[in-house]
Amino acid sequence: MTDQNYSADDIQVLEGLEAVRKRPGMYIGSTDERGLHHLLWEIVDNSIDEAMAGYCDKILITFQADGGIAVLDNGRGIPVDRHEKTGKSALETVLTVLHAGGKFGGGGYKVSGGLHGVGSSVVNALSTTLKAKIFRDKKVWEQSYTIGKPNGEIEVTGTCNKTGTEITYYPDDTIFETLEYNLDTVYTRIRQQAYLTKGIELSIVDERKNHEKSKYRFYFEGGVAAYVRHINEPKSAISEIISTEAVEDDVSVEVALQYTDAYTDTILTFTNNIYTSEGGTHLAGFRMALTKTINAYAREHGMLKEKEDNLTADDVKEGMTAIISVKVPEPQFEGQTKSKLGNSEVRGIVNRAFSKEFSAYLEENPKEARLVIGKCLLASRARLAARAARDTVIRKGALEGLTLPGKLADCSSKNPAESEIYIVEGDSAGGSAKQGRDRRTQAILPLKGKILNTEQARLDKILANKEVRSLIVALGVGIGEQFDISKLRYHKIVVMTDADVDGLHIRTLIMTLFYRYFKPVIEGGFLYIANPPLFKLTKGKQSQYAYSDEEKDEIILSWGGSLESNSAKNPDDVSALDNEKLEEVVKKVNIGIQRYKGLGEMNPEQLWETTMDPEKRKMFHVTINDAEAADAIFDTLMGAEVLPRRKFIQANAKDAGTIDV
Ligand code: 0RA
Repeated sequence: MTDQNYSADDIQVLEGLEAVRKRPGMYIGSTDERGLHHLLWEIVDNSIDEAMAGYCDKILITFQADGGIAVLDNGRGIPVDRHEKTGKSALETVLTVLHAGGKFGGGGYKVSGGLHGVGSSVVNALSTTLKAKIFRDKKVWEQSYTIGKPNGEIEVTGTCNKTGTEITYYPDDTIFETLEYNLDTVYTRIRQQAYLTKGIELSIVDERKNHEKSKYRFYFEGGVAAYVRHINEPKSAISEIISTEAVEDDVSVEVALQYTDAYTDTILTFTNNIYTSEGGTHLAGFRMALTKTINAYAREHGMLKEKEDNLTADDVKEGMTAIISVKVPEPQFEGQTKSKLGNSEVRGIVNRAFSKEFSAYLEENPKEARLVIGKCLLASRARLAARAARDTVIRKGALEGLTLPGKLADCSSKNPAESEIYIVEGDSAGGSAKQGRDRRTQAILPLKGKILNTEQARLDKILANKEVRSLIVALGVGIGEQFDISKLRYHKIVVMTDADVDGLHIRTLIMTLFYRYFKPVIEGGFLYIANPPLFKLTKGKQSQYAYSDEEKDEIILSWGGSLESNSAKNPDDVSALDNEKLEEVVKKVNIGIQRYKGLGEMNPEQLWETTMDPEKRKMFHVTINDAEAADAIFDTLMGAEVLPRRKFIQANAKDAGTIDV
């Protein structure tokens, strides 16, 4: 570019580039790995727009050995002819002029989608080099840029028989904290785009140094239905995948859904291939159709009685996986993060399209319709029962006037600061604890573990459980609106369960209960987990407790310390040496090893001296993090899916004595 033809437009371009380089975060969110990936999404999105417009069905992304990232499509090719007024080609305009407001207008969030060329100039400004290669009119056109400025005019460099666009960019290492693209991140995003744009083939080739060469191709004939299948792979479905496609007033709608036997739902909504995390009118239209159609069918077929209320939107979405994808010519994005679709016309369009398809499906598949609606009815009943249960527990004064539960062996001290309550699993361990305790400061509340355990209850149900209600009354703090931490009757609440699967299960449940309903108890540092021993070792009259496998081994070795071992053949094989030596010691010194399978196997004195004596015991203090983790695994443990629960427990049971849950 020479000084003579330096126009007002050029100045604007330079100012634009400078603004992008000065504040990259405003345009791509950040300059870390996320921002780096954003460059790629900007470029790929443009090719996908060309595909959505129906002109392109192949996109190839190459991570080159020289650090460049090339995105090639077989669309029409970005126009290269010169614009009369500006003297610039469409290509150069797209690559140098910031779109009004940028994609990240205002609040710094992506508000566009479906606009050709938006964002390419940002990528150009943040790249040391960018090369454009256009295949158009049987010619190959090329132009390159350095930090957003053209190195020269666009040139014809050859002939060809195809059309398309290839953009190759080299991210600027003075801007980005890292230049390493993460293939998993790329795959996830590209796979999603492949689901959302039917018939498009997206390939990713990795030619980078220090990377294993790879090529991956994403193509899903089934579109959003394939997406639902992918999400539901690990789940068990109770319906087929129901899908709809419709176009009305230039708005295209694609919906796919499938019911599973799970309790949670996965509903993803997209507008112009952009994930709308806050939902919007497309989601509203879908939910309206879903609720209306299911209620109509259930009434017509006598599954909902006349006097019964309609199923709610929450009832009908339990266990559902759904993808709702709309293409809207002029999308309006609203909400906190500008990820909520606002176009009101979309509501009716989705509603009409989906209602029609869904009611036809139910009519044509009565067996599955029954399964699906049966599940919704169950969800509804669970919801009503849960509310009733919660109401009885939370209702003003419901706990007031209730006397302390009969099973509670209270302490004589009325000073919370020195009072402790042991929540003990099972009546037999409860009996030992009652006899072994310090009556002045230690209260014992036995809970029937089995009841809690087998019920697989939702937490709402658990609140209505008699055992749990005794606990709440014993604590004295009330629940819900009445909750008052200053009324806490014990400043140490100790959960004492067996070191086995059921014990871990119950402990998780109790921690979750506290996390969800009595958080200040945890925040105040009042919740503890008891640490009973796993072994008792005896040698003659001598005995010692071990709280872990390692401790057991140490004790054994220390008791046989004077023994010479001749099994130490290979000094590197420490574990073999240890195991052999351990066995040898146990035999020669005649050590008795008792493994405690439950608290009930200890007599009152033993329980006191190992687990309850404030002078000797070692308890775990529960932190909010521990409780949060417990809450997270609660659903795994309590959910109906037996397999993950069993896997979880098996994976954790051996650590049950010390696990941080
Ligand atoms: C505007 C007009 C035309 C094509 C494109 C933009 C276009 C942009 C990109 C960005 C990446 N790949 C692309 N492919 C095409 C075509 C105008 C015409 O030929 O009539």
